[in-house]
Amino acid sequence: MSKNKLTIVIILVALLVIIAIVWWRWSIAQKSNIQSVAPINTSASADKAVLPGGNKINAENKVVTAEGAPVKSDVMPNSPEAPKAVVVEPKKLSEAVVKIEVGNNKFSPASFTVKAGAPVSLAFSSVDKKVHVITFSDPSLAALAFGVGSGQIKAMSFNAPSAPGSYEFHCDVPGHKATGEIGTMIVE
Ligand SMILES: [Cu+2]
Repeated sequence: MSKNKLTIVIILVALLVIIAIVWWRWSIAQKSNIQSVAPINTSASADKAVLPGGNKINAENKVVTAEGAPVKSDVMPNSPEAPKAVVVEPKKLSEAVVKIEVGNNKFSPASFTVKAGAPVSLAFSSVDKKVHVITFSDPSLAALAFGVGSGQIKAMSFNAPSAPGSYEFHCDVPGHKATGEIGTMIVE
């Protein structure tokens, strides 16, 4: 009788040990699973920058900050949430970049067309001996403003407005707009 009891106790203890080991192995497996899934940065590193050193574009076609938050076009230029203006070498401008020359009293081309909400990478090159200040007139695009030095190419990536329409841009250096430095971004 007591021998049977002892056997039962031994079996129970053995079962408990087995359960403990299985649970322990399982919890280790869970932890390593979590670790292999955890780096959200894996998707962040898949984000692509059209402009070298510029804001990246995520899988949802949103232009994002270094922290992964969508950039905002209606904030102060150069603020942390604003698209970043970057100097780009001519050779590093990819096919995807909209290229506009500014200088000699005009933008060339003076208009370009983008899809509503789509990511846009826009580059301005100063082709005369002057500094130009690219500015969009609509307050909703206040963040899309930057200066371009003589001979320089400067660019930024941003999401086009979601509302179709014509959005005027001009050079904000006093007198330049009046001489013809004015253009249009058409959103369809
Ligand atoms: Cu100008």
